[in-house]
Amino acid sequence: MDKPISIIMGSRSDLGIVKGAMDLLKEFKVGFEVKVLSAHRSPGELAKYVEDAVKKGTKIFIAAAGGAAALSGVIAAHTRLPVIGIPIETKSLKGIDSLLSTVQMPAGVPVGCMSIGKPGAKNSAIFALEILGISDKKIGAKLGAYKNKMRIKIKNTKIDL
Ligand code: RP5
Repeated sequence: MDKPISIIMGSRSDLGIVKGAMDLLKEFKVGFEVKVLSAHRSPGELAKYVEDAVKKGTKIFIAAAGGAAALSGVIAAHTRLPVIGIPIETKSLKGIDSLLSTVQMPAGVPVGCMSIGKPGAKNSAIFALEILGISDKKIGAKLGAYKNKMRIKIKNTKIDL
């Protein structure tokens, strides 16, 4: 499948954060779909989209939402595929609301919850690539190189006293 990842965000206002995941997937040349759909504002369309995406061959869902962030959980309720959640930072509660809404899933319906905001968005892409990399050697090798680059950068960091 040319688009194994499906990214869903609850609102266009989440795009600035979600872009971090999209950029990384582009860097790895892994195809993805992007859609704005809300668990609360368009529940019927969300359920239909998830069912259609599964039929089309989506392997992993990434979902970003803020506040009473039901999005990842509702997607997980509609598929047995892995769902990775990005809690969006909010003005009122700094994203603690999104984090708790995303992470506190009932037993049997897991969501892989990332950290709040930008680091979470980037990690959602890396996590998805790690899953794909189990069976796709090319992706696995690219990920290995990516992590090695990160390791060398940290190792070579000098602090002037
Ligand atoms: C959530 O409500 C969205 O994911 C977004 O993070 C938040 C606010 O949405 P807008 O009011 O900006 O559309 O559903």
